[in-house]
Amino acid sequence: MKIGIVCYPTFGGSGVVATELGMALSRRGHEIHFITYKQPVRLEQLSHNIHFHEVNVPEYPLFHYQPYELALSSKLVDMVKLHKIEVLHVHYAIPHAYAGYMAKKMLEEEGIYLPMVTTLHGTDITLVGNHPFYKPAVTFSINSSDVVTSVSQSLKADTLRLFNVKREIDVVPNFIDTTKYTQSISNCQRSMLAQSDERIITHVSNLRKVKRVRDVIMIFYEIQKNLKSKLIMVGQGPEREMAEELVQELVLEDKVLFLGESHEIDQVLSYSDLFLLPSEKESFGLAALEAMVNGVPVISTNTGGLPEVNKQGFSGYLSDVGEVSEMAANAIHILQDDATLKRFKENARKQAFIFDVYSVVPLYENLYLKALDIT
Ligand code: GMT
Repeated sequence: MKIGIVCYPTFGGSGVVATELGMALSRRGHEIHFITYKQPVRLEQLSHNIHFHEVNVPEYPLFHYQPYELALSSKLVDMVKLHKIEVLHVHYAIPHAYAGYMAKKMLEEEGIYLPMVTTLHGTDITLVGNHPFYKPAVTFSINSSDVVTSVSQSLKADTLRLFNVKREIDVVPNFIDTTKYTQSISNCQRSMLAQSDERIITHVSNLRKVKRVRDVIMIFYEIQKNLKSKLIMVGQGPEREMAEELVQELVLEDKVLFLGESHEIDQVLSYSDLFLLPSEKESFGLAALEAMVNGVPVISTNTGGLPEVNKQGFSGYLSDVGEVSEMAANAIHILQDDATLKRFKENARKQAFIFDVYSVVPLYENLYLKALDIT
C-alpha cells in the first residue's frame, strides 16, 4: 500500500510511534510518505520506500497565527495526487484529523477518495482536545475519520466519555521492536554516569506539568537517603527550571544529572536500574515500555493506560497520583538487593515483549484495509 503518515516530528510520544510505525511498514514492503513540518527525529534513513515531504507555512505579517492546517491540507492534496497515496494515517487528532478531513473533501471534488485513519494518542483527548475551544472541531474530525484508533483501552473509554463519538474505536497499543535491544551493557560507559555501587534511576519525558517532574525529584530524594544512587533526567521542557531549582534546594546537585534531549535514550536506559513515571495522566506511557524492553522496572502512577503496560509487583509498581512516599518505598523495595532487582529486570523485559512490533503492526495493516473498504 502507499500510505501517507501525518505526525508531529517530536522526540517522544505520538511522533515516535508514527515514525517507528512508518519504518516497520516500509520493511514490510509498503511505500510510506511522511508529511509534516520537520523530518521526524527517529527517521534516520530515508530508504527507497520512505519519503519525507516538508510542510512549509509562508509567513505573512497579517497573521498573528500562521495557518498550518491550511498548508498541511494543501500539501496532503498535492502529495496524494503526485504519489498516488491510497490511505492517510494521521497521528494526534489536533489539528491533523481536521486537516486530513479537509484534504479528503478537496480530493473528493476531483473524484479521488482518500480513506483516513486517525490515531488518538492521549493529550489530544484528555488535555487539549477536551477544551471547549477545540471540542466541536475535534469531535467533528474524529467522527469524520473512516477508522479511529486509540493507544489503550483507557484512552478509548476517555474518548467515549468526553466526546460524542459515533465511530467505533479500535484499540491498537503502542509497540516496540524487541529485536533492537540486545542489552549489551558496557561498564566503562556506565561508569561515566555512576559508581559501580550506585543504582541508576532514570526519568525520560518532555518535562511538562502532566509528568509531575517535582514528584520525580521527591521520590529520588527519598530513595537516595536509603541507597547509593544517581538520578538521570532525560528530556527538555517547561518544568526543567523548577526541577533544577528543587535539586539545588535539596542539595542533590551531585546526584542528579540533566541530559536534555538525547538521541541515546536506549543507551541510558540500558544502564538504568529503575524508571520513574509519576504522571498525572498517561494514555499509554511509551517511555515506560521503552524502559521495560531495556530491562528496567517501572515505578509509575496507576493513571490512564499505565496499568495496561506496567504490571503491579511484576514489572514494577503502580500508585495513586501524588503518592510520593509509597512510590519511593516501592522503588527501595525493588532496588534494595541484587536478587530482587534482577527478578524485576527480567520481568520488565518479559512484559515488554507483549507489545512487540511484529504483533502490533499487522493490526494497523488490517485497519488500512478496513478503511479502504469503507470508501
Ligand atoms: O507524553 C506526552 O506528553 C506526549 C504525547 C504525544 O502525543 O506525543 O504522548 C501521548 O502519546 C504517547 C504515544 O501514544 C503515549 O504513550 C503517552 O502516554 C501520551 N501522553 C499522555 O497521555 C500524557
